[in-house]
Amino acid sequence: MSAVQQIDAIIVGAGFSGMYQLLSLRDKLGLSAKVLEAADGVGGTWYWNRYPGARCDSESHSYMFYFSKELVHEWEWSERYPQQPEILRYLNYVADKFKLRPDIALNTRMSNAQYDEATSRWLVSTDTGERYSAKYLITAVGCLSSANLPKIEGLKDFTGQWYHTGLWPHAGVDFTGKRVAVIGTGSTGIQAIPVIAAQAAHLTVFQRTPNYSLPARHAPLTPEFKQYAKAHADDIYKIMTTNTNGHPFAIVDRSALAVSSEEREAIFEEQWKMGGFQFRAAFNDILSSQEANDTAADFICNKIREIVKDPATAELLSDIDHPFAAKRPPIDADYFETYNRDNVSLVSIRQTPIERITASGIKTSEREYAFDIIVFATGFDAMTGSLVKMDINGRDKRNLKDYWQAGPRTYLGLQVPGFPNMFTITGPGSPSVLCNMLPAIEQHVDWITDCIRHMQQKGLDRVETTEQASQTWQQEVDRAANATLLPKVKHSWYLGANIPGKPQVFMPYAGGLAHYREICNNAVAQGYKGFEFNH
Ligand code: N01
Repeated sequence: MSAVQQIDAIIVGAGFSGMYQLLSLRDKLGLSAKVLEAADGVGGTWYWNRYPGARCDSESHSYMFYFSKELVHEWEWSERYPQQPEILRYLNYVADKFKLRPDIALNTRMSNAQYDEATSRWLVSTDTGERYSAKYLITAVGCLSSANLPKIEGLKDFTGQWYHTGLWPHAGVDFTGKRVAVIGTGSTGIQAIPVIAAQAAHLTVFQRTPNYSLPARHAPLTPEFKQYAKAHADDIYKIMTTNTNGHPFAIVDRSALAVSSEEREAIFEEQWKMGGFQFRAAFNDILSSQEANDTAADFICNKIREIVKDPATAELLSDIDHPFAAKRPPIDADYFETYNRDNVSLVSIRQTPIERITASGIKTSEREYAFDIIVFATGFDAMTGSLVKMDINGRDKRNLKDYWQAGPRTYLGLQVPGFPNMFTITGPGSPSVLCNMLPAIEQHVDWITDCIRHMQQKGLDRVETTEQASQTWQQEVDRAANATLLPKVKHSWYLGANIPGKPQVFMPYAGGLAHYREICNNAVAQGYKGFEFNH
């Protein structure tokens, strides 16, 4: 057994959040820190999600670190929405520029973490046999990193190839001449389907819940825009950090119901042409008023019916049962247009459920389909999946998975009662997935770094949030969600409803990133209200 290595902090995960946390602790506070990363490269979510068509839905000039002016000015994105390989290149560039690699242990999974009350330290072991004693344990595991492979009977009998989009092979998959099935029409499926359709002999899409999607209008960035984004970096950052969603545009302060139907239609039309999430930001009540939301939903459903030539297919795609943007709306490149191709067909598994996977394909209640390749675009055990998979045991041997049996309990999504000196970057109860992730990550890492600086300066051994603070925060998380239409979707991963048996609790904080930042800052200003420190 290897000797226990003494270190200030263990960080789990080498994506955006883990790398910025490492840099902050090491370079700003002068602490020793080690990142444990299961993959053989940095990148986190963007290391694993290599499926065809994978791109970010935040615009490239906002999907980057802003903590370093030099980095902002050095890096150049090529497209409006960056593709996965470019984002991975960026993350590798960051790792090299800030010399992070020596403090990142790749191919290393944290297998167990145990808090030791006597020393106020975390004892961490890895699957490579390393052991660490660390004052701080920081999870940077991402919100959408635990792939959800549904338990469909018969998968082991399938003689073709199958893949989950979140665990895509590095060598890629050649769909040429193949009969392909895609199960799932969330953001991932909607990105992958047009690209697979362009290659496959035939593509059959299995849709459970019809989904809204907005055109992304991908395009290379012009030299003028690149220059503008650099020259106005401070202004862009200010917009991102003072609005609800962390995007580089503000929500227009007008109700969808305060304008005439002609004017509203013209505004939606203009946004549709521009593409992206700005559509959702055209009015301020799309996510809070059902009536306002209906106007956006009707507009999109009419577009679907206009685009898709076969009326039966158009009907299956536009028969949407939830408010627009109450699930994270995908943005796409010719998604609905793809159903006009001769080699693409759509199966509603609401109408004809999948019964099983067979040796040669998929059998629904209606018939059997033959496939060479099945692609599961079936999402993630979101927000909590990766955290509870790790064997984390806090004070009094409190196990995280057991403690969260009825749903995650956190204060501000930053700390969990009973888990002293553990911080969860973009944990459940924080805005995270309801935002552009980058400003959410930077805000969390900066807050955690400041808290640790405070402890180091004051000679404090331990910080832990209280049960009371976590209960009060959960009430605020519920209140914020209930002020929106988000909880109206009963089959959303925001609620954990996509994972059989997972407790259904609305997990992200819907009060908006700017408001949340204020709450976090106020807690500090009030002497870290909701947190207790010990010498
Ligand atoms: O996952 P999802 P995703 N049988 O859970 C279906 C981010 N993201 O990977 O809706 C049959 O949204 C499921 O059906 P239903 C983004 O935040 C961002 O697509 O549960 N079908 C649904 O259609 C996004 O929201 C980007 O009824 C089953 C699909 O699979 C989040 O990741 C790109 C099933 C899963 O959709 C997750 O998106 C990609 C079953 N047993 C992802 N189980 C960008 O930045 C599930 N489904 C652009």
